[in-house]
Amino acid sequence: SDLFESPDYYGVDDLLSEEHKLVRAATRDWVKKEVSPIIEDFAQKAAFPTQLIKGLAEIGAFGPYIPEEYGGAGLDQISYGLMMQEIERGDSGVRSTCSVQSSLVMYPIYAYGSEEQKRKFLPKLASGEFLGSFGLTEPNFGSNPSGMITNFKDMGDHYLLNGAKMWISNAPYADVAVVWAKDEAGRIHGLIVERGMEGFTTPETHNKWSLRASATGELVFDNVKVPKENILPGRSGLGAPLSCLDSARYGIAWGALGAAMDCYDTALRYAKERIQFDRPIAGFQLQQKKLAEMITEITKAQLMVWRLGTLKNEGKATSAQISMAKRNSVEIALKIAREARQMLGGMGITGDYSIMRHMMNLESVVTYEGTHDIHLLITGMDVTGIPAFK
Ligand code: TGC
Ligand code: FAD
Repeated sequence: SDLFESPDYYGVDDLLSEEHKLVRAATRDWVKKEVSPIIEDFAQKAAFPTQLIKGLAEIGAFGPYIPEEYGGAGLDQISYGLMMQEIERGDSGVRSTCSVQSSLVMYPIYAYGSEEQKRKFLPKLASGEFLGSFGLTEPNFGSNPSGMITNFKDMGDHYLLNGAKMWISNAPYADVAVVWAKDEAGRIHGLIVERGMEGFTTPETHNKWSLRASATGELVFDNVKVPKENILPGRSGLGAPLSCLDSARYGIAWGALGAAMDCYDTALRYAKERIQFDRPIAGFQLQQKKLAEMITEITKAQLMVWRLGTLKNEGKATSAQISMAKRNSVEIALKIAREARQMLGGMGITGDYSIMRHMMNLESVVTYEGTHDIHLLITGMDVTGIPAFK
């Protein structure tokens, strides 16, 4: 009934424009109506809710900040963040679909694609006619993508692509994939690989306890002939895929807060109603400690992502600032999910409540788009000037 209150302990809403609030309300209503009623079932079945694609496109969740001339919603970064927050309030897997489509597929084509590539792909990705995926991670190169072995050779009139990507969101359903591969000189480029190209397959990854309503798979390239017009001409080198990650990580910093807010709301409501020892459990100090710490962390993180969004709108957010926010939001969301689950006692382990699903989902979110450890090392490098990765 009163699902999804939005904690706003510090009046952060006063920092938002009318447009931001409208975008948030529209997204929240859509999530309540379309995602919440079905998502537990899809997660239990480990099925990808394809029926949400059209609605996600309609609310502008595919390319929120991509200009309207290419089919995007033409919104600012705070609107993008708020959309991700509201969608992840529903489920991290649905938010993943949007992060990949917007920041890892549309963004590189928009930022580094030719005019023809933009016209050919962006409107169809924005409308959900095409679903996209982003292939960076390989079986032996996760945190260290610079070591990738997927490669292509210049065959004169086309490129010949070989290799394999692993852990790829949307892969089994993807019509197009932005794939990062090395040329003969070992330099990384982005190639747009299309469903139906001979030698390109996308086997699904099963047996996940996390992000079960998101489809994950491999991208396998066995002598795939990629037309030369499908290479992204605007940027090469590892910085090209990493800059896309910046945009997706920014959205996740907001998104994970949505999951945290849903866990907090659920635990607060439950604690006020659940009677033990003749009083609501919300009256016990130990439960109040949990709730007080949750709302404190949510409030700190809300201010952090709002400020980050403002910097991003001004083109001033650094990669290291984005890493700090992604790491912080996911960490607090996971802690909040674990504490909230305990507050529900035995009921907390059931699918009658969203908390356990959020908790399991967040185990992927803390690992993908740069692990918790890697983001800490990025902050460490930023403040000391010394990279400790290798
Ligand atoms: P390093 O030598 O530091 O950097 C190589 C070049 O890249 C530049 N650079 C960046 N550029 C833009 N944005 C960033 N965030 C950047 N970070 C670095 C850097 O300046 C350099 O440029 P240049 O011109 O000097 O060549 O690279 P390294 O090999 O030492 O690696 C650094 C490290 C570990 C931080 C990086 O490899 C990293 O971030 N690793 C984590 C990998 C990762 O996040 N993978 C994510 C895969 S995609 C995914 O998970 C999608 S899940 C989606 C969903 O479902 O929502
Ligand atoms: P590893 O890199 O092997 O790391 C293992 C452990 O070692 C981690 O705890 C890590 O923090 C630690 N570690 C590694 N290096 C260091 C170091 N230098 N110092 C200290 N500790 C270190 N990738 C894509 O390209 N596209 C996608 O769409 C995509 N979607 C995903 C969806 C899901 C559900 C999951 C789980 C992953 C997805 N990924 C995707 C892959 C994801 O980005 C990687 O899993 C992640 O980058 C970590 O790589 P890895 O799994 O190989 O772990």
